Amino acid sequence: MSLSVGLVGLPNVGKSTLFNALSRAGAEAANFPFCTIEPNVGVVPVPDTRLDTLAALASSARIVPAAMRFVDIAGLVEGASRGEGLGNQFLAHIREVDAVCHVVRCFEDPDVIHVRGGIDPLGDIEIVETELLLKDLETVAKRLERSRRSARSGDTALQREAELIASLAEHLEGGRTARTWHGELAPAVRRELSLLTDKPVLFAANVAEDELASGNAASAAVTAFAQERGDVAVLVSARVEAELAELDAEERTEYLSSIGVTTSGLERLIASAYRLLGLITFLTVGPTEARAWTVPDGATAPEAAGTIHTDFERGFIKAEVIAYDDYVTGGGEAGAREAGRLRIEGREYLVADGDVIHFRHNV
Ligand SMILES: Nc1nc2c(ncn2[C@@H]2O[C@H](COP(=O)(O)OP(=O)(O)O)[C@@H](O)[C@H]2O)c(=O)[nH]1
Ligand SMILES: [Mg+2]
Repeated sequence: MSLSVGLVGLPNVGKSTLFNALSRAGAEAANFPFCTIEPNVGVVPVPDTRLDTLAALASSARIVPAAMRFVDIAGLVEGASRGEGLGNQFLAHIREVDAVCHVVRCFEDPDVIHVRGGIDPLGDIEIVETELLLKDLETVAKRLERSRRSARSGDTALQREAELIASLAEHLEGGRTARTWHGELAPAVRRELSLLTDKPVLFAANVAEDELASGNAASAAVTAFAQERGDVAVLVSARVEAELAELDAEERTEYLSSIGVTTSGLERLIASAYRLLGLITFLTVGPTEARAWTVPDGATAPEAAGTIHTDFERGFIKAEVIAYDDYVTGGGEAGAREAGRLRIEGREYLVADGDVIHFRHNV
């Protein structure tokens, strides 16, 4: 599964600094079988300590974490929806990602120009969201026109569709995001519209190095704003992440404790993005590798098999499943099996986070 998170925000808020730190973290992870695809696309491992435990129990030769793609989306400025700055280029990039990470400047630094003159996180957020909304309105208006034309045939389903799209347009005109509109538009039509404000959003409040532990007034405003809307906000310091990318594991721990935190903002960012996207992890273990795979919460056993190889989904016979905790308690597969903790599951089985799975297939 190729999951991607787009970093958006006004210029000089720290997107590229954060992106570079993320990319370096990805590039340096041991045995990571991915590389940078494009300069603005980076692949990052999803931290998961369960893999270390499994690899130790099964003497796996290597560990392969799940991956997430981050895209540095430049060019969003006031007026972008009308073609200012890089204009519409960034919009195409946003359409392609699964979720948006909205980076908000919460650090003071006289050496780094603030495009709007001073720290104003909520004002910045409003500008970015307005640009996205304006673009969405344009998309919906076009679709509405088309829908109304088709509805003239008298087809009631098409008339209903036109009414729904009109109601969506009205919702957006009120300054509300598409995500908060719950009309009964056919999922296919909604997907086709692929609205920018229909994507899940994660706010990253970028604070100064010495503010990562407790945040500051600006980041508190971002957090409160996100909470009010039911969105998630994460505290990060792009500068800290850039520093961390230069250090080895031991130095990293030392540096983190010197600024009063235990985990890096990146880890929290990745974990939040994972939750935001409604994703879970299942695991495969063997002598070759201990590996994490990503599926949407609610995926069936054959769908999970399909993430490993599309043929495995077609040729699915059954899944041998051991819950992670049972695997560990049993001291490995044999012990878990003896303890009666290995379950045979069929096509309807819904995969749970932490399932250690062996698929049987006729491929
Ligand atoms: N002091 C400070 N400067 C930062 C921080 N994050 C980014 N910067 C600086 O802000 C400038 C713009 O950052 P950049 O990542 O290029 O912003 P972008 O335009 O959003 O991609 C660079 O000079 C960064 O070094 C931070 O947390 N603290
Ligand atoms: Mg940049």
